[in-house]
Amino acid sequence: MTDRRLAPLSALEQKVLWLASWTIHNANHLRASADGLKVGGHQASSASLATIMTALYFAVLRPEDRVAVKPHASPNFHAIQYLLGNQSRAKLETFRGYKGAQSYPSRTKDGDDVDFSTGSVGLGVAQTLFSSLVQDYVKAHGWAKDQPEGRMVALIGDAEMDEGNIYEALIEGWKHGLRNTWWVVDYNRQSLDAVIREGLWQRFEAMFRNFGWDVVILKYGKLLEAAFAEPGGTRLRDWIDTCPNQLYSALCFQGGAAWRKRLIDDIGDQGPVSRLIDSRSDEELARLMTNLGGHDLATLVEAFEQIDHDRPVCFIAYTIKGFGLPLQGHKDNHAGLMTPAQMDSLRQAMKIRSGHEWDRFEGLPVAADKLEAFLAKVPFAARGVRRHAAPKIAVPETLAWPAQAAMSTQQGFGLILNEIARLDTRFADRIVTTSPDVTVSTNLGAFVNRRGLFARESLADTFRQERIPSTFNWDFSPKGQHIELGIAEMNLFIMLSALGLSHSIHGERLLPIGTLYDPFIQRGLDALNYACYQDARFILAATPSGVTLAPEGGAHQSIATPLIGIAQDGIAAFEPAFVDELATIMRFGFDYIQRDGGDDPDESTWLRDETGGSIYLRLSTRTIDQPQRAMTPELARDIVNGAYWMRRPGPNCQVVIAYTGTVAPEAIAAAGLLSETHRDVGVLAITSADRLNAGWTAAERARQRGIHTAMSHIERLIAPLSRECGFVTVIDGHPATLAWIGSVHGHRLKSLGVEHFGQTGTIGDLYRHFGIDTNAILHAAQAVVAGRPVRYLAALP
Ligand SMILES: Cc1ncc(C[n+]2csc(CCOP(=O)(O)OP(=O)(O)O)c2C)c(N)n1
Ligand SMILES: [Mg+2]
Repeated sequence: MTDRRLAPLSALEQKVLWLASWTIHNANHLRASADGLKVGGHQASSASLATIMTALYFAVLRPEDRVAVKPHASPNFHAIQYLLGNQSRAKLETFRGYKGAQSYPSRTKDGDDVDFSTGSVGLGVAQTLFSSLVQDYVKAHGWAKDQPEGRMVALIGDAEMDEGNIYEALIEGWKHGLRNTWWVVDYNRQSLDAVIREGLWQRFEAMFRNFGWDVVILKYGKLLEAAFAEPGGTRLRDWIDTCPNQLYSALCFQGGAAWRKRLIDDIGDQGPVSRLIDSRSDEELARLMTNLGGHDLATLVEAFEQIDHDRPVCFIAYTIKGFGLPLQGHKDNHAGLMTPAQMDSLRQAMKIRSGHEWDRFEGLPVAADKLEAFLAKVPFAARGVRRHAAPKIAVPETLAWPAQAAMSTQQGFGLILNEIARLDTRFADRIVTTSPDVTVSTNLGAFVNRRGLFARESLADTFRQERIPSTFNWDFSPKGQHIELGIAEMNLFIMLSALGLSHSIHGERLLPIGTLYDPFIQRGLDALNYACYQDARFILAATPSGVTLAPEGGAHQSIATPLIGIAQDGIAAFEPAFVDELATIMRFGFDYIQRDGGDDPDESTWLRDETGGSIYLRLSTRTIDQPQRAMTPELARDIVNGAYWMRRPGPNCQVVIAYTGTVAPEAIAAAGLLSETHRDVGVLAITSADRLNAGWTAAERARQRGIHTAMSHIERLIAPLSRECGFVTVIDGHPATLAWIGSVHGHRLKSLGVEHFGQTGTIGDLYRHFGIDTNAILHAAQAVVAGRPVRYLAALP
């Protein structure tokens, strides 16, 4: 690297270290202590990456590159953006406070250009890999032509490498010919609790190479390299190479005198080695011995700039946790926080006057105008706003499917997509499907047959070439619209996260659809949560679901997912019973995932429909009779809002059966039988417990804030019912999903559903076993209804 850059870069490195440490200190000692809130340290964790981030952001990165920063290095990131003029002092001063800069970099909550949120370790790392695959997808389809390819960079804590999802992603990356991805491991050999096992880097190196990655190990800085060339230097190098992690960390913490004693005791020879050591002061010796590759700007910039290919690269950069701070190397430093006295000494050592802690160039050895000039030319910041926006893709007014008298929602899903696949429209072209090895069994097969699988290089289906009859055409090409994944649900969700951010990261809007078996949502739940937290937009079709997939047994049946649908922020969950409902919801969904309006709720439903979000469809393989009806605008609106009266209750209604999903036939049959003894029975079809519930709580909040007229969809629907009317709710899922409806207007309610792991059996066996069959609904009705007894009751088994 040229010396021209070295002076400003090392000044900036010093500033990043200072500002990050000061930000955390300020949050803890100055601000949070006032309200008795200690918010944790992470000064050491942040300092560990200060040099690497300085090198990357101020010298190496280009505007099109995208970065996932290790969660606890968030203060470095905010400090860098502050130096670049993209972050305010007020946000830094309220770091970790209400609406202040976020503890962990957040795409949605921070205003300083975070590319990928991080926090749950391992997920941001994998996101870079999938984002790179999406970049390839976008480019292969001939989009984003005027944009240079960016590198997707992850800055990773070494303990973060223990997260299994990273390895799942590596496998997928290899299969898809991953390019343009850099992972930089902050190899400080410390985790939260402990010092990392010896020799781990060799395993990493072998593994990455196995997956076709280039591996660059940055062990020593320039000072150490120079010392190794001195007489006695080889001995010093050997000593370092065999020094256990624990001891190295301890000596880093203890400083120059301890280094000297240890080195002389171990390798002192009264000759060249001793001279090498003795020629340095304690301070110089400490600087030399902590001059690891990850703390040497020249080494880092050179290593990054030497990469002249687009293959993925893993940099293993040796670092010291807490580098440059009195906490450095101490095994307990993770949550450690410098004392006010230590912070004061650091301030003085950095020549920062009291009261000038936030001044951008205070105390630096390079003149302010030179630094301003340097910053003005930083390549990363050269093009200003880096985030893209992409126009909405028009969605057809209605979605068609070949109607049949009896169908399942899963079958309907496949047929609707098949019809879309036949369209020659931009809408159809922007759909991209993906599935973790359940493409065919979730009914995506027809779409894939028509639209093909994606690969950067074409690969024909051998079975087809050999003229072996097969239902599916498995041709890969750069124009394909299905991305095949192995069985790893974490990968599915991170892929959806990457596809669902394409409009913002790559400037090209995609309409992603992912499918999986409903129970396995829980396998990838943190990644789903992560995707939602980043505001990625996609449609998730989860099928089959519940105990309705009866013969598959307890390991494949889902119970808790409807509650996940309610509780997961950023995704609207639907569980239609009929295919016409599904088509209406999907039509809405394709539009909803593209919305980007304000947070203000819609005043008829109190849902944040302008904001948009992702969509979760909980579908079933159970074939049920389909209603023959016209989809009026009112019905379509109610389906989208979460419920409609399948059978409108009369004025003397004593009982309402409210159902969700595939138990519709049981609910309707029970209502028919009840009608023989009770008048005006209502049947409420609930297509989205999630949206009903969200509207209800939002309307209640609005009323508390003085909007007395606020009324949600469920409140309006059940407003005509008398207080004496009883409710029975039924779902093939946890009964709590619908139980809250009793609280809306204070109705007596029995909620039926599934609470225990299932068995194999027929649907009839299992519905009876769990008490969600017609007979169980009648029993529940008997318990909530006043007046005459219910006829046709059989004893419950
Ligand atoms: C999924 C998840 N589990 C646990 C944590 C808590 N946690 C935060 S950082 C960390 C380990 C830190 O070690 P490393 O990645 O090596 O970073 P360093 O602190 O050394 O900078 C842990 C366990 C988390 N953030 N996410
Ligand atoms: Mg570490």
